[in-house]
Amino acid sequence: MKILLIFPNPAKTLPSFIVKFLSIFSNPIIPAFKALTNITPEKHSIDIIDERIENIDYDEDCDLIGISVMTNQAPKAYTISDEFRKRGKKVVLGGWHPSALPEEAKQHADSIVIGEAEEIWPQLLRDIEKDSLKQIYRQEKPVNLSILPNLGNGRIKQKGINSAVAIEATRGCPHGCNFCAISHSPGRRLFRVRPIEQVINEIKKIPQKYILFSDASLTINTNYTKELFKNMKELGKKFYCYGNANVLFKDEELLKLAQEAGCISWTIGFESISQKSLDSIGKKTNVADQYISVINKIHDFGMNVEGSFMFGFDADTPDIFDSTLDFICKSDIDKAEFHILTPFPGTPLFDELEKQNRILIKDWSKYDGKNVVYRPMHLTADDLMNGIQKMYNGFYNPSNILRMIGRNVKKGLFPLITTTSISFQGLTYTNKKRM
Ligand code: B12
Ligand code: SF4
Repeated sequence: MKILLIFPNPAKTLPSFIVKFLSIFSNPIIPAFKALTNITPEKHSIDIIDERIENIDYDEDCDLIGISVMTNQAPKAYTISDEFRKRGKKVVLGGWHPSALPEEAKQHADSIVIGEAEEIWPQLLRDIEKDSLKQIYRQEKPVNLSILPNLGNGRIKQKGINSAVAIEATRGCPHGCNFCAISHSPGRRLFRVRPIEQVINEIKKIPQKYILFSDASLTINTNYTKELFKNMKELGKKFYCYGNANVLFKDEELLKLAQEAGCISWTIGFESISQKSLDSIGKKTNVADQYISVINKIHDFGMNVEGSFMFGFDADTPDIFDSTLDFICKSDIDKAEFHILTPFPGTPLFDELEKQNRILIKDWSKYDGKNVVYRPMHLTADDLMNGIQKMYNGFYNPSNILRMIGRNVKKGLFPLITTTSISFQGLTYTNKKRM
């Protein structure tokens, strides 16, 4: 069979030529497609269309189309799927959004996959060959990660310069913060690890120097992570990963091993500098008073800190923007992303707001952290939109950008490109067309 895997380009947040330029020069391999490609029997061919950098040919000769769908990609994914189905092609939808809202997704597909696909996908391919494709495939138990193949990039062909490769050592997160899609997606609440030897073998097969750990957090089982880092020391790779503030605050051994293993940067979901907001969303891993120490400690070991911040919690008041900007400018943090709280379907946050009739918009393309889709408590939608604009413009000012680029020049081409592109996006961030 000829299989076409598509990553839809959702509603535009940047002019398409910039997205295209950035994606061509730095287009990390899409992890879901790496996973699907590696478990597809060799007799089937696979092509990948990353719609961010290439157009879809709806008349392409293929037997099966698989589309990966995050919530903000859903409307675009449905349009693509409907177009193919009009032409008599079979389409399977999978990923975060169909897993959260299967009833909706199945109206636009011949089949949907709920949850992780490693065990289901080969079965689905066999069913198509027998002309007995089911409408719904559901992964009942979390996948046993030791079954993941060790093929490195395998036979994946994704256009653009695949400057970095995502890899998973672990999957899932037990913390259950109320806004987080990871902890509330089927199977993902259970934290699982891959055998270290398998992860190391996979890394050895990857030619790229830069690795992105797509794990929810590498600080959940620190004994495992320390062992992994010890084994990575001799591999000469550079990598990025996610971690939780409370563990990085206290575990210097972990930081030292991370640095020795080639870690460039920890991304931390700080979410808020307001402890009241943190408590309200059940983010038990964060103590706001520890943030400055965490950042300093990570810097002491020569690694960067990328912070993710969110605004619009019920405890947030209009002064949250100034106090956060003040904090991050003083903190010497290396990069920052600012999101508007987004109630992804499937999360307790979505259910709570829905019960309170506070979900205002169900156009999923707006569920990208850059739009206000619910009625905030002590802020207006304009406060939030303008506040985010203020955060980007305030943090990504020319002198801060020079500081960030300067710090990353010596870390290599990939860190330099990503820092420059994020800085550029920060500098040019505008909420005008969304208001
Ligand atoms: C890598 C990553 C990205 C990458 C690639 C995204 C991707 N879909 O591959 C990039 C940088 C592009 C990205 C961007 C964004 N991301 Co992101 N990202 C992640 C991250 C860190 C890892 C996901 C991953 O690769 N896991 C490993 C792979 C193997 O798992 P998987 O993708 O789930 O795929 C499995 C199944 O879902 C299924 N599957 C997936 N697709 C398909 C397709 C078919 C046909 C089938 C059969 C099965 C299938 O099979 C796979 C194997 O089991 C997750 C958080 C996390 N740690 O999980 C967030 C996450 C997926 N991102 C998220 C979000 C919100 C975003 C953004 C909207 C911005 C933001 N606010 O962060 C942007 C928007 C991008 C855009 N196009 O506009 C949310 C999604 C929530 C949701 N309901 O949509 C997550 C869960 C983070 C979170 N805490 O909420 N992201
Ligand atoms: S700790 Fe991070 S990954 Fe885990 S549930 Fe909370 S926000 Fe999600």
